[in-house]
Amino acid sequence: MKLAEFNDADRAAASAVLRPCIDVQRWVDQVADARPFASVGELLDGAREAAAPFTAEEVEAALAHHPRIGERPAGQTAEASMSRSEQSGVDPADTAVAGALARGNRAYEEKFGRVFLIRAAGRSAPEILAALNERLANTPAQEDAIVAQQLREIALLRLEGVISE
Ligand code: 2AL
Repeated sequence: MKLAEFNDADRAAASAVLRPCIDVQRWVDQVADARPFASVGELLDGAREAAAPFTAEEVEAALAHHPRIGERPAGQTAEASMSRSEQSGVDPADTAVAGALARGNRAYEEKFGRVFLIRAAGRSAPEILAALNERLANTPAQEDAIVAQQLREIALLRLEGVISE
């Protein structure tokens, strides 16, 4: 969608564009209400500001929308197709990596009680695996900060992907 179209869209249409980037109602409202934006750069600045910080509740709600790394969603929603494209560096046919990711995901979920989340776009499977193994050593407080940051990165990249100058 062009920025001009986004600026002029009614609130429901603008929200429908924003929500697949991250399903946090406050963020969606804040960005939709800050329109019009003079440039995509200004939009991204506004979106980043609205995302800093996300509350713990917002992080938990948003995490529910992210499939595990290595488990590409099959659905036809905007969210599912964005996730597939972000995970394009992870080849499901590579069984060694897939197995290591599945084990890492399980260990992470056992330790932290939630899904391992990382901005996957631009990262290869070995890079993701290395980050997963490193982050397993973190404290819950360290992970809280990292996960919020990764969600911001994913949301901003998605927004950049759906709205153009
Ligand atoms: C994801 C996802 O769906 N997109 C992304 O960048 N990371 N999932 C995840 N568990 O990290």
